[in-house]
Amino acid sequence: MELTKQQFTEDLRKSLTQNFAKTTKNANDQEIYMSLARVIKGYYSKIWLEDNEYKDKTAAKQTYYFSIEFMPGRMLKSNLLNLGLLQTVRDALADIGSDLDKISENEQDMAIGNGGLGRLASCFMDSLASTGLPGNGNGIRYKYGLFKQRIIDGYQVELPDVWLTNGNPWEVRRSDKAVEVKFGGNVWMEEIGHGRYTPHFENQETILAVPYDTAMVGYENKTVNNLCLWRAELPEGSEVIHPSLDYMQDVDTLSAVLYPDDSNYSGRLLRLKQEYFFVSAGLQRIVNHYLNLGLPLPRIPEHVAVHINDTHPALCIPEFMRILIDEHEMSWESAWQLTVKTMSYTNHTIMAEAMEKWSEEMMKSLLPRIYQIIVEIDNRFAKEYIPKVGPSLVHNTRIVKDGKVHMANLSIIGSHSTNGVAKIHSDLLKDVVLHDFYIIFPERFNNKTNGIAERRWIQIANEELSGLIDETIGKSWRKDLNDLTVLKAFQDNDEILNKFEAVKFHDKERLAKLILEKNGITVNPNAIFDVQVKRLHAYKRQLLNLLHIMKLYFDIKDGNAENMVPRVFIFGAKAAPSYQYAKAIIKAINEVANMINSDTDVEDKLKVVFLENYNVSLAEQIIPSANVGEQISLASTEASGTSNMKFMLNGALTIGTLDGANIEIKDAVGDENIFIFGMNKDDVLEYYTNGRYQSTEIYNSNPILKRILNAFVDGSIPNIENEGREIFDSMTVYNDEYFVLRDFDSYVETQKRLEDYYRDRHAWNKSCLLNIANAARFSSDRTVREYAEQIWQINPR
Ligand code: 9GP
Repeated sequence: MELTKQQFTEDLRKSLTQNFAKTTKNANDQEIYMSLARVIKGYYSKIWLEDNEYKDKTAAKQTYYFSIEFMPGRMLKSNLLNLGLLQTVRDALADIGSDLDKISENEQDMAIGNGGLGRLASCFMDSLASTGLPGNGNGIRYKYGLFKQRIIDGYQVELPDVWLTNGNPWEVRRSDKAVEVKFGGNVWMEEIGHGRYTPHFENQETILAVPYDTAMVGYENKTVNNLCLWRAELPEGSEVIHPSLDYMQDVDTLSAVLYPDDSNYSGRLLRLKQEYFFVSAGLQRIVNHYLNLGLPLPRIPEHVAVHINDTHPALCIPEFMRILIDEHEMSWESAWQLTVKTMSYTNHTIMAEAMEKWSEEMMKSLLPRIYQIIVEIDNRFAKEYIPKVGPSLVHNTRIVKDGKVHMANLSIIGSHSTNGVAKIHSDLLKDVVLHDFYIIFPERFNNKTNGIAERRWIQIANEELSGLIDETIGKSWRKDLNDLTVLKAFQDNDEILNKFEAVKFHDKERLAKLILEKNGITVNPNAIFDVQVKRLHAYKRQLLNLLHIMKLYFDIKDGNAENMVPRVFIFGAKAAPSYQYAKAIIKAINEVANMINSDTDVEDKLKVVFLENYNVSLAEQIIPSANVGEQISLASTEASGTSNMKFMLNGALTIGTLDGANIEIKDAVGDENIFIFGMNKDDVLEYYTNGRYQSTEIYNSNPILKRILNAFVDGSIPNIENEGREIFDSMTVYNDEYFVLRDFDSYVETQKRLEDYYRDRHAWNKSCLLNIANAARFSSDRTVREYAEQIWQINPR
């Protein structure tokens, strides 16, 4: 949008006076941030209103992306960038003695996500709006989100993330769109004549779901979509029915934390309640809005697509059926047809946790009507498909069996599309994990390789690099990332390569400053910055990284590292609160870090840094400064990964296995510009089938590994008596579930090769440039366009 500095300054002044009775001279950064956010919201609200009117007028089909997590990160700069105001506002603030970057730090990350799943959802929100596609998010407005991670004595400590304390200026509470969501009680069916039945309910608990809308502003276009987040509240009059403070607290808890601890019954119950809560509220709002437009219900799939992001929102299927049948008296057959046409599903992992299973008992008591509908879907599925494909396939794919409701099975049977998130992952779904479904519904399976919102991950996170790209090839890449390929022409131009190297160096200096501030560790920006940032999970093998660090440490101690290129290993990772093993690894990383960082023999050859509370805004500071991105999961276990794409776009080289999207990155950049090691998926599957893996054989025959692993239990690494034992046993007694020891040698050799390559500055810089030049296919703009055309059938404005 068009705006002069003067106009903006005037608007900011007004906002400061109206909101805080302050001027630009005496307002603090937090007040400037809040006032600024309100000014920006004022600017885009006109576009938002106009786009909503346009959407209503055309009734064009829209997508609703249901996800239990989103990770939007800070909105300030992203909104400014997308409105085309970033520079104007930066300059105007500078004129009044403020710094946009400092002001922006007053914004708390919206703490409503956990990892890749949530961040992908937010990349999609940005890309949908930026490609002009009508696509909205639907989730929960968690009061405390996941948790704030502190590292105390090397341990992860979880604190509530009070991200809402100062208010959230971007959201709009829409009480008029609140709906009721009902739980529990009894339900029975009563015949209403002509063989038709209707459900009757008693003793249900009613909770009010209130939506908070946040505008998803498109990049320099007219599209503003909506992220709708639901908050649980007491309905009016409920103080009479439940006159207790405890009850109020219970209701509050429903939208308080993401992923309540599911290692106990009440935690599981709460999760299921949350899942139904946002599904039911979201669908009710969609259907209400649709009917208000005067459109006929039987045509809803022509106007509405509902996407189930992982299985958490799988209850969309029976809930949509309930709304159509119970509330709108549609026949089962018609309702089922509409449901399957409207719903689509993405699987994001082959780990067991993605295949959620709820106990029948819990489902029956918490959601009696939904349970009935699920059982009916299941029975009808069996009846229809046993004659077509035989009893054994149907048995394997049934939704209700062994006392459990299988949510992935429900998602596939009740939708028209199931996709994986990278080629290898989609193939594994078809060939192994969901093979029986693939035989029954081959046409439903497809792949949509993930992507990232390049605006946040380079234009915002790395302004200096973006400026250098502008200078080198012009600005068109900002609108169309494919234009980055023009950079290839400069791959042997040392003058340009040196400039890219200089930008990387500045980024590293900035991160070094942050590391000193946060962790009190001095790191050398000339060292290789080697980064692994992602959730802590055994399959992601942060441990393999740690074992290699120990190897380098012993090399230094033994005097075998004269020529070593100095390295800084940087970790960022949260472990799920009840995942003890992951927490043991965090403790071990921190203790190894303390040991190495305080050992004067090491000098600055080796440093290890664990940055606490990894989140989107920290990622924006870390990723630009990486030379190396670690993507070292066991082949076949990481569905896609998306930090690999962020590193690539910022000119870091990947060291990784043939897993997830690493494979497609390798195809894009060529073998010489990526460091691949370890087993491939077939090697891994072969081990799974023949059961011949014996980690102790490797332990006993590999003296280097033996020495390293022993250090975990013989006191060499201090303060990890219990954790060290747990890790040691997992590698030996419990046979190393993710084949860490099997891939160790290959990893070490490849790290050595990488180090040698780093010495050749021309070659290294050329590879970095080629990574950037080939990053376009990993834009989430590409991904959402594929979803739009092939799954949702929605069109850009
Ligand atoms: O673990 C996957 C990760 O590989 C993928 O990139 C991301 C987005 O598709 O989803 C993650 N899955 C989850 O967080 C839980 O299923």
